[in-house]
Amino acid sequence: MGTWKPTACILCECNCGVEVELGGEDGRRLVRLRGDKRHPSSRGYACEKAHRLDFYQHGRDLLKRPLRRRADGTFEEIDWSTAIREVAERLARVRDTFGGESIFYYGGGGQGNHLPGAYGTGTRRALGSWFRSSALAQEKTGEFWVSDRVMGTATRADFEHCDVALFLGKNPWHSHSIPRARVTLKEIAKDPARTLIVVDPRRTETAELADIHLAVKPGTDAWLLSALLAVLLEEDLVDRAFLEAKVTGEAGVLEALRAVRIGEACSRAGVDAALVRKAARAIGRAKSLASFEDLGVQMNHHSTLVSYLHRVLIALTGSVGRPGTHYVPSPLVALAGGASRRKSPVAGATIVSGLVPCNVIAEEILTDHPKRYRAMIVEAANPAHSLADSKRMREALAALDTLVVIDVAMSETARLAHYVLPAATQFEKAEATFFNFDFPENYFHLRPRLFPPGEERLPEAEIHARLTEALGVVTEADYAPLRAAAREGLEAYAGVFLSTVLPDPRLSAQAPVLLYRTMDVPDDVREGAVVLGLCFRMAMESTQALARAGFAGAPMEAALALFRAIMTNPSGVVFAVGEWPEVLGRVKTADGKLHLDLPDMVAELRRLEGDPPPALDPSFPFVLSAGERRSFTANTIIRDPAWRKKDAAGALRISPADAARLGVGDGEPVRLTTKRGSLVVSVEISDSMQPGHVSLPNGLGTDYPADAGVEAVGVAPNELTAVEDRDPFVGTPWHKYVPARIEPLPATPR
Ligand SMILES: Nc1nc2c(c(=O)[nH]1)N[C@H]1C(S)=C(S)[C@@H](COP(=O)(O)OP(=O)(O)OC[C@H]3O[C@@H](n4cnc5c(=O)[nH]c(N)nc54)[C@H](O)[C@@H]3O)O[C@H]1N2
Ligand SMILES: Nc1nc2c(c(=O)[nH]1)N[C@H]1C(S)=C(S)[C@@H](COP(=O)(O)OP(=O)(O)OC[C@H]3O[C@@H](n4cnc5c(=O)[nH]c(N)nc54)[C@H](O)[C@@H]3O)O[C@H]1N2
Ligand code: SF4
Ligand SMILES: [Mo]
Repeated sequence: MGTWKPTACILCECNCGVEVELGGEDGRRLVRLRGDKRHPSSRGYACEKAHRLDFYQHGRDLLKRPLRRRADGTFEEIDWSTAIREVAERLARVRDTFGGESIFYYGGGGQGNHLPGAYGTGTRRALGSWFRSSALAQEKTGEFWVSDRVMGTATRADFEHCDVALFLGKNPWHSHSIPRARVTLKEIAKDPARTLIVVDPRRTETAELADIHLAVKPGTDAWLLSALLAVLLEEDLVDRAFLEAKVTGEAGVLEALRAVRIGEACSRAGVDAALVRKAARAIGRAKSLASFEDLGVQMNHHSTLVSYLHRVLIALTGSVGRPGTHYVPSPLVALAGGASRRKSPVAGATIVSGLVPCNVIAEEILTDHPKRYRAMIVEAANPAHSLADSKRMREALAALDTLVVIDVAMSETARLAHYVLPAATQFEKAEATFFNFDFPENYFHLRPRLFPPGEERLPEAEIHARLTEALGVVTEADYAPLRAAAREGLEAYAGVFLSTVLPDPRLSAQAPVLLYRTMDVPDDVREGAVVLGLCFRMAMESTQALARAGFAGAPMEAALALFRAIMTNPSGVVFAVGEWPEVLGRVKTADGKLHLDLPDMVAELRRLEGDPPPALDPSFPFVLSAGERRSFTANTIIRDPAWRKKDAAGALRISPADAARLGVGDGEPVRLTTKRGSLVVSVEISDSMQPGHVSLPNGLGTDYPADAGVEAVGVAPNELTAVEDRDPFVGTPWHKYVPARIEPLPATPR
């Protein structure tokens, strides 16, 4: 038997703690995995996907050495010093010719790795790069924008203790996003006193467990929610005390809701009005409501309005600040934010949480505009696959003066790069995620590396340190005093760091690199050095929560104790303990109340009455949801199609009625066509689908080196999507509502 080591699963945002038995000839195979009972959040839980993580560590297209593209499009291997020198020179030339703001940064982390983004700030500042984005700007920015205006902050909900659980366009059975999702869902489902409500056109695995499944017609959630809220008002199921004490500016939205014709709105949403009333009563009478909106509504028509109506529901039912309702998390790093004063340079798009909407990136490159992006650094992301309209995205990436990709594998984006820099995998370096949203106990998990990097891969921390050194912004002279202090111990080091680095703008801009280069820490957690800065901030801002978690004392003392705990607890640490009565105090509006007076959203709501539901062109009679989460999907984190134990082909799900009408049988190929593309895919006939709605998995159709050349299994959803199909306010894409046509094909003879 080999040794078991703690780490985390990196396949979804939960990052469950797992223990791995290492084996194989070189001790680098992830032979067996099990949930780690010591992990503060997952407590031994892990789903089926974690057991297949060896496919990530042993992909055939894992990068080995830096690559430089030749004129003919092929790649040659180069050594690290050449790679760093040339990348720094080329990016510096773009900066000096067109300004640093023409260098765009995309990514910074995926589902389990957020330290690259922290270290990447060093390189970005050295280059004067300001505009950036990530996948969050094609899903969560609408919710962030609305939440920020209503509450000055975002919320999460306590499903473990709720009376009623509501999922809007979310299938947590497969997509998780809440700790120990299946355990929690089953507990709610089996308790007759608790109610599970699912709003989803498909009878998903979560909907199967639900007490009430509101099977909306795709793209009509705004009507459904307006009807549900109107019932709450009509039947006086609102929390008046909460409204009076904690909510302001509600008059306009309440008036608009009172005008909603409930029967009409339900029929537009395709849902029985009696069932909507039943749901509204369950919600209105509940002691506590926990709710979660996700991609089914966030990547769909009226997405910002739905996010707003969701906040209205939370406000009307007083679902904040009590066990089983919403809370305001205290993450180590704040990912959610509001709109910037600045707009994107070419399209003038609203920037939320510092992120340019993903759907405008291509148009900010493919133009003669003097402020266009000329170079791009892509780190731990695969935009050539994951952004709308892959064809256009490929054109945009090809039009750049310089594209640098930092990845572990030869992704679709890496194939288009001028330079590909091979990063150590998430098991070859210390890593952590900033998706820390638990409450009352919040945790942080710095995973020590399982083994050193293979081949010539380097951790991103090292890559960015070398880049900033090559750019000349930090030198050995800057390191020397910190190194000397490090030899005296952590207290001395922290003292020198605070007194010399923070007051100096040049040095503080490079704080992550300085910490990484000079701190005295063991090799297996070296990349965790940057976390010291976060510990200081937490100790200043959340003194009480930290003290309850055992990190008491003056800020310096608490910060260092927390940092030591993080560096020495390989299964994670509870760093903050909140209390429910504090939650409303974390609402960041001037008067501490929830502000419902968002005139643009109320106007949208009023328009709904007159608006017809999104209509389909007769030549594209199906609604395609492009990118469903299934049992074996994980964005493009694992590229080997063999990892998928179920649904190996990544089939298009279609209702039995539609399949019969088209004359296609289970497993047979069809041609799937949208205004942007046409692909062949095999179908899975599923009675979970409503007629007129079809669904493709996400993350498939990636190229993978197989024995007989490169193969791609399933289809890449964004070959079919279009950039202009997006939310008018914040630009999030309508990936779950892609008008499509399906034509049967003769089955291929075997
Ligand atoms: N297995 C697995 N888990 C994952 C991931 C993964 O790739 N694989 N990815 C992770 C990531 S990055 C994210 S963001 C989350 C996303 O998690 P989810 O949002 O749960 O994922 P999806 O399956 O894309 O979409 C959810 C549901 O939206 C429904 N839907 C489609 N159209 C509509 C509509 O018009 N109205 C409503 N109400 N619903 C609609 C779909 O039927 C689907 O069940 O999952 C995370 N977890
Ligand atoms: N049509 C459609 N498109 C979608 C979606 C959809 O539902 N439908 N969902 C969207 C959503 S919610 C999301 S979150 C995005 C996800 O899309 P992206 O954010 O682009 O993420 P991934 O596709 O997972 O790409 C992650 C990359 O990181 C690399 N990687 C893995 N580990 C490391 C590491 O340690 N270091 C480095 N440097 N690289 C590493 C992987 O090889 C991979 O190339 O897709 C979005 N795109
Ligand atoms: S895929 Fe998500 S829920 Fe499943 S084990 Fe990994 S982190 Fe946990
Ligand atoms: Mo996502």
